[in-house]
Amino acid sequence: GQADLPKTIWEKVKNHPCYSEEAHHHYARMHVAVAPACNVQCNYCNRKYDCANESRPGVVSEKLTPEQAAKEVLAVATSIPQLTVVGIAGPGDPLANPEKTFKTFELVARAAPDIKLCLSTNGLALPDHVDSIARAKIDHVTITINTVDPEIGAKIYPWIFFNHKRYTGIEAARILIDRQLQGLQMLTERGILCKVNSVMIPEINDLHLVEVNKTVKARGAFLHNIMPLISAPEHGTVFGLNGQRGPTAQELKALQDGCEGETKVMRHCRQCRADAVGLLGEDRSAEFTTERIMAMD
Ligand code: CLF
Ligand code: SF4
Repeated sequence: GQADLPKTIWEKVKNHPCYSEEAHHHYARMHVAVAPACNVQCNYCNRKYDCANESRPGVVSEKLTPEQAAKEVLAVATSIPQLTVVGIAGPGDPLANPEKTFKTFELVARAAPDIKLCLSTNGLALPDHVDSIARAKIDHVTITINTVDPEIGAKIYPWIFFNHKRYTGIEAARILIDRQLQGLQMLTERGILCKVNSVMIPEINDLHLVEVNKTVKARGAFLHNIMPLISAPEHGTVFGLNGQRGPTAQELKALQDGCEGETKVMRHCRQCRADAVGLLGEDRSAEFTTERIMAMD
């Protein structure tokens, strides 16, 4: 069980609702949606909505400034004493909006020093920000890695924007995968706990995710969260329009079982929105709208 973990790691996971299955019954997280831009296009994402790497499609979060976000964290911490983690997971990619993301973490750390900071990214910009992540004392980073094979990657990512240039096809996928794995290794070498998210896409990367699991274990990932594709034609994602289906519950479980034994597999993810508030599976974001927070002075 998790109680057998080394003490330094146990201290980091014991009250993080995503990193510890047990903790998710008792501790709450909140997301602040401060990061609108993205540097990658995933075929399962419609950019009008939240980043589909951590959330279900078709959800639009209310965007905040870093100052509004810090204020909202304080308001939520006051009314939800179980709040232990503040995460930035969208609505785009947090590291494609580095000023806003790091400013927010700085303000939150100053206002509520006991709260853990958590970041979720597609990983493209990650190697450039590892030092800032360590300096900001962000202990938990999620990287969405859907494949380690550029040919499969070309079916998932039509393009990336990197070094002021747009790349497409296998070249784009190769750059993205290299940056993700490099970033993962740099973080784990610094003792930052990393979770890898993978979106399971039937007939595209489903069988290959066992290899992803082994690869990320070799680079020190603590946890692997395999999430089902939620294909939504009504939201206009490329996969949805192509009639790409999501996995069945049985297919998902079979894959998770097949990966267990390498890197530990997360099974309690609720595919949160970019402004989720509360225990996992519960969403109290409507209680904490910007108008209400701003009216609190
Ligand atoms: Fe948020 Fe993600 Fe941090 Fe958790 S969510 S940034 S690691 S604090 Fe958690 Fe939500 Fe699943 Fe994400 S249940 S979608 S895994
Ligand atoms: Fe959408 Fe997130 Fe992919 Fe960017 S990284 S395209 S926001 S799913």
